[in-house]
Amino acid sequence: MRIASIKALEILDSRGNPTLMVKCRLEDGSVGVARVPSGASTGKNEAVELRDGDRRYFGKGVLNAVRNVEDEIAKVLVGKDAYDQIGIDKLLINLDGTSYKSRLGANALLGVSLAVAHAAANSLGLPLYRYIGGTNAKTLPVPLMNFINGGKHADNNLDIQEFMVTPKGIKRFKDRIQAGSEIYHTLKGILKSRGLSTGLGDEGGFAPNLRSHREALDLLVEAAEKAHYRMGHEVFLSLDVAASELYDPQSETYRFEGEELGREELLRIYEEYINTYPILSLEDPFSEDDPEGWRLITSEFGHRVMVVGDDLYTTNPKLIAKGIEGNYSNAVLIKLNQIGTLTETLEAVDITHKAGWKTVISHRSGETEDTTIADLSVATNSGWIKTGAVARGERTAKYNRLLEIEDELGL
Ligand code: 2PG
Ligand code: MG
Repeated sequence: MRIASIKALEILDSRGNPTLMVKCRLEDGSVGVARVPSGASTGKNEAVELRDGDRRYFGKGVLNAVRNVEDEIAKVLVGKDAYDQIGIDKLLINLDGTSYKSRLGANALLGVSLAVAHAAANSLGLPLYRYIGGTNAKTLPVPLMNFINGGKHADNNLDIQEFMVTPKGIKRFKDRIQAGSEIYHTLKGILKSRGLSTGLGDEGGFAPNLRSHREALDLLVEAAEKAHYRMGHEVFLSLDVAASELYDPQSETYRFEGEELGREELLRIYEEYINTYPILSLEDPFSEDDPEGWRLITSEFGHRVMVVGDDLYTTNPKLIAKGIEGNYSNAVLIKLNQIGTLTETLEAVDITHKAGWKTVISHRSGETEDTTIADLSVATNSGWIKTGAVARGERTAKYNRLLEIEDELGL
């Protein structure tokens, strides 16, 4: 089924910054649409998000990326077979010709890659998860729901970027979402009653100023129990420290709760958390520039928690292979726009699973109403998704899509 046209448009993301929407039309009239997300705490090996750098939108416009889609990319892809996703993505990669997709922009490439996949699925009358994953695509993920925001995603005093509630012990997806919503609202009530801010961070979690990270963890435990969920049985806690943002490579220390900590000191703090709270996963506990920290935490605590690499791998199959070789972690965060095509993302998932490691399919802090990652999590049978709080439309869009998929699968 041949591609008839590819169009792009500059739209807004959830932070009010420009991003791309791409529409792909096939010769049978089927249409696929994709919208591209954007991160704030980015890894240094991420594929390049092309921004105009002129006066519009404080330099953040994406009109050059739009032009690249409609001129250069469309010229090559029109007439090509939309069912050949691997061939399409290869063409995109070769056309760009750089290692980080900096010439045409990874935002332009990803928009096209996903729009083609959506169009192909629609043309076959298949939901996207089925088109990508085949008949064995059936696992609804456990959501890592971000209820307290800090770091680069909020203006409060918390260094840790994400405090998440993870209902691993609850079987059905809709019951996991119900638990999330009830705990989220209970937490809001507790914050209010203590005169703490209920303003939201970028991913829909609350962003109060607190005395310590432990206070944030305590609040989540209290909210879950008050909402009648059993901590450590039904619901667990997950953290994304986003430690690359806290690291000073010169002194090899981390800025953490007003102190400068060495990696061993930080490791002991994590040990305390793991011993005190039902911690299920720790994402980016050390910097992308501190492989020694990763090796330490994985060898000491890898049998007790998921150690998830985000900035460390940037969804790059080569970097993941290096991590598998060096035993840096036991799980990988998967973000489509860190690498820039669907094929490479699926490759990243594949090599991670083959190593016996877990994947967590993830949103970005800047999102849109696009729901591709919901389908991707089911298509890959990942078992895990991270897509923010159970509030704000760009986050609930993913949860709502998963509720729809669960219903469709009759699970
Ligand atoms: C992360 C993400 C998503 P950002 O660090 O995992 O939560 O944040 O998109 O800003 O990189
Ligand atoms: Mg992260």
